[in-house]
Amino acid sequence: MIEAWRWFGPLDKITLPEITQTGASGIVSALHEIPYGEIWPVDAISTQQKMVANTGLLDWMVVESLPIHERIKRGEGDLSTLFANYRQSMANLAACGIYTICYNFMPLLDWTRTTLDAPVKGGGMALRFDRQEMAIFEIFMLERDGAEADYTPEIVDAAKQRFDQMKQNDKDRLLASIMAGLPGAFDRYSISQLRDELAKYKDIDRDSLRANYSRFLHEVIPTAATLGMRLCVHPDDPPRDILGLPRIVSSHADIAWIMDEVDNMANGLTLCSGSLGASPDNDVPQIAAEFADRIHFAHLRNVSKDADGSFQEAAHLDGDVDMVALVKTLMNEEKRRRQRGRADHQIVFRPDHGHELLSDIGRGTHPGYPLIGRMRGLAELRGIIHALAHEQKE
Ligand code: CS2
Ligand code: MN
Repeated sequence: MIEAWRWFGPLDKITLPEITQTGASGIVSALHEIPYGEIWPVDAISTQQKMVANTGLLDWMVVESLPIHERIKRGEGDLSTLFANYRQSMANLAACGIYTICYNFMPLLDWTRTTLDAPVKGGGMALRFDRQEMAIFEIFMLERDGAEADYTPEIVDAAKQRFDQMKQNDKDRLLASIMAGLPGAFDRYSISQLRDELAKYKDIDRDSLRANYSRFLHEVIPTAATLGMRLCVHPDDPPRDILGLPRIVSSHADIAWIMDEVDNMANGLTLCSGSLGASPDNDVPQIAAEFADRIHFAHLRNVSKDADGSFQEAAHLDGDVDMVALVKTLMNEEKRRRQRGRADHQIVFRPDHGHELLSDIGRGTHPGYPLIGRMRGLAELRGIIHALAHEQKE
């Protein structure tokens, strides 16, 4: 297992010299300043790559994300330039020696939470998705048609009562939390912008989204395979439909569909334990075992689920995902790759999110991406990996 760390580039408040102190050797990064759909030029890639390499200890190993333009997800208009640009960005990355690309196929939003500062036992803060707050947001703030039907009458009533008590300030905070998952410099939407963006998806259902995804895979995977690249889709977070938008990378069946749609090693998976783990239907170690040979990258973190569909990010070894079983599965896969003589037998992973702890608080780092909290997660995962490696040798 190769320990990696997500760095948001020169604008990240966490510096490369801080990252070398975590003990990680891989960097996961992106060119966040380039608008979605445009080509990533070799110069810009290699400038960022050199910043990382100049530490003498770190290497940019994975791109997260090379984003997919919303028009591709909607199948809107002539997409030939967008597909050609995606292929060209892949070729430019390959020319720089970066071969693994993580991306997602979530319409409009990336990960979604309603609270960024839920208290953690012992101190510190965690990201949380509260179903009642989501109901407040979409039924009473966004006033989305049909939103009420997605909730039980009890939740709707409770949400109404809480909404009536909310001040403008509380509403602004809820909107900001829901928008926080959009990475890098991507625009955040106001309520009215979000309504406009959602309207563009009104004719997109699960089947048409799948058709658009299939088209994307057929357009880019053959080139990726020729370049020796590995694309790996990140699961939906949370793994369910949201704001009336369909989501198609949420379950075992969804992943099976994707892997079959273009049955090629270049069409792979980012195993994100926290995203998949937020659904009671997903047995994460079992999903990992089933698709092991197509896992090119792993995000390791944990979640605690409530019966009503709410969940909170737990410490890496707490929560509902059996982290030891999951890491064991990944390490068994590495062993299988070694036995087949594959040079790239190691799986790159990163601690995906961490609690805000100690000096993280008030530092204003990206939500979910504090220094100390992630370093704690990485250290705990490192312990598991070393113990299992010792066992594997016996
Ligand atoms: C990440 C995702 O912060 C996170 O939860 O795992 O934002 C991830 O970077 C994207 O979905 C991948 O495209
Ligand atoms: Mn993830």
